[in-house]
Amino acid sequence: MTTGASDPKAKPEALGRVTFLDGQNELPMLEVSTAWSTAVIYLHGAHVTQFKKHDEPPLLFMSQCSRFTEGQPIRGGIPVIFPWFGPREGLRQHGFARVQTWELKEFAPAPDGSVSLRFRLPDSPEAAAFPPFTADYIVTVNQSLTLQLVITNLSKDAEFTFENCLHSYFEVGDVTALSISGLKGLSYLDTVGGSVEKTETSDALRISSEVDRIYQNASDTVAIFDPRLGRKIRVEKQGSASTVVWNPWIAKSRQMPDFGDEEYERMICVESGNVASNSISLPPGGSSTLTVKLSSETLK
Ligand code: TA6
Repeated sequence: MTTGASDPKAKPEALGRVTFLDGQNELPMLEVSTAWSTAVIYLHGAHVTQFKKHDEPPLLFMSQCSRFTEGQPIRGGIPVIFPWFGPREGLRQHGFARVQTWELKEFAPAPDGSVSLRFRLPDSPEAAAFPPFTADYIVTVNQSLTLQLVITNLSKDAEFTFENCLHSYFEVGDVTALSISGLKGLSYLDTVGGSVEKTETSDALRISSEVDRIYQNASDTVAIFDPRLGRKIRVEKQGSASTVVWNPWIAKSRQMPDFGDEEYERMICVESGNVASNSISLPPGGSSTLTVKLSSETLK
């Protein structure tokens, strides 16, 4: 089923469209098309698996080995990490939001050609371990991709402490040729070989081995220069004090059943959230919004 025209007076071809489809493994999927771009979103994890401007290669990396299975995370695209980041004793890694089937609450093709969709995380036994909350995720598709994760603490008396992260996987031409700027001078937790606190000294980060770093108090825009694909990707954000950079490199790639052995060569994760010492504590009735805008331009 396809739907688009909300403003009968608007020119049909300028309006965005949303198509409801059965995706891989028949998981419910939404295909969004605008005058500039297309995007694919699964209700499973409210997971954006594709964003592509008509005149550029896909922005997001998706593993050819990814699962599309109830209860399992999708490998690639933008996993929504909440309400905890990383391992947690006796619980699944990276929280439960990315393996839940979210509800599509509303979608609106706007007169300017953008399309916005709002998803809500349904209640679940895992959520019951936390104070009552709502988690809404708004995805806006146009020349760029904007994501907003809004968490509200519905409790009358309990504080709600959590971590969140939009774990974006970017498609790159050659991971060893790219450089990442916007992190210089920041302290980071280097989780490769233990969790050691270090300071970023390079003007632009280069990747030549496994990288798994949690940059703290990192609220600036990060740019990824990709000479092989001839483009620059910008990761702009608000309401986020952590930036995570990850590439599994060779050995870790071979350990991951849902990731190809050579796929590390053409992906880099630059993630935006609030993790570790930057976790969020919301007072009763409080609300927080994590906003991430992903855009790209061709290098001249
Ligand atoms: O964001 C980086 C990280 O925390 C790495 O430590 C690595 O484990 C990655 O996430 C992927 O985690 P996953 O649970 O999706 O395999």
